[in-house]
Amino acid sequence: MEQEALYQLSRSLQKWVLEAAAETRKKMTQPLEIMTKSSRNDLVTNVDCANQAFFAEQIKAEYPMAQLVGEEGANVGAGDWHNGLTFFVDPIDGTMNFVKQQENFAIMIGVYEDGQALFGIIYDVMADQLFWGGPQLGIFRNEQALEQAADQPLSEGLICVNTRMLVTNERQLQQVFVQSSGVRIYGSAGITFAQLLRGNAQAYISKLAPWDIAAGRVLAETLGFQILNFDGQPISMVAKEGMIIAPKQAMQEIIAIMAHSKTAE
Ligand code: 2AM
Ligand code: CA
Ligand code: CA
Ligand code: CA
Repeated sequence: MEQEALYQLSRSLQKWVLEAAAETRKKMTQPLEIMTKSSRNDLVTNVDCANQAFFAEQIKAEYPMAQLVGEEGANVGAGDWHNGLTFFVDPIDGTMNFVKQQENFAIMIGVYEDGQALFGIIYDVMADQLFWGGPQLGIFRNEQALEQAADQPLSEGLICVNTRMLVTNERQLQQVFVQSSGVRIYGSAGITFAQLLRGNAQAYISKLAPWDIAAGRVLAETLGFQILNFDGQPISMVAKEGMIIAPKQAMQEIIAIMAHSKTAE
């Protein structure tokens, strides 16, 4: 994509995300309509659906040829995202936090062109923190440029994980946790990525859907984080596999510890 077109895309996405967030804050003053999906912990609200519909409308109007992959939309599978422009939309990330805490949730969009990272945006709505950018633009927190990730030993940083991963892979992860500075669970992939991008946490171990990972991947990889599966291989963004997001040194340590505990089982 030409530089000017990329600037335009960046401006449009920031505008849409801030508009959706303003609408989200407004709707939070009214009772939410809360529905369950696959289980009682898998929620969707009227706001998730309204945001998804809003983004679908804006994207279709400005990028009619683009593919949209959204968590709450009709188009939930990633089709051929290696061709043309694809927008991965998570209209509310951390819906449980949204419902229970009215904070610690994010709005996220990741844009890929012919399978290559182009642009990512994560908005921590209640903290009013916008993380945005891409490989050609640099990465920003609001207007402040962010620095490359510190490549330090596992022992020097905090590890983030999601609850399901903690429960299902407890044994394999135990030594990783013990050898880190500590463990944090934020309940939102977007909020967790924000902690990594700011340098507040070092690694994230999770199993993520395409709309959970798309934006954060663009931002984190641009800042020097690696994203690999537990075998140390590149992830397939659409396979929903276990993955580690960390700078090089911590990544190598985590993979080695996990491989060791696997053989020890
Ligand atoms: P969501 O709120 O958009 O569904 C919580 O650990 C994080 O994982 C949130 O980012 C949440 O996104 C996501 N998540 C929730 N349920 C999930 C599931 N069943 N599989 C994968 N990710 C999930
Ligand atoms: Ca969900
Ligand atoms: Ca999500
Ligand atoms: Ca969501």
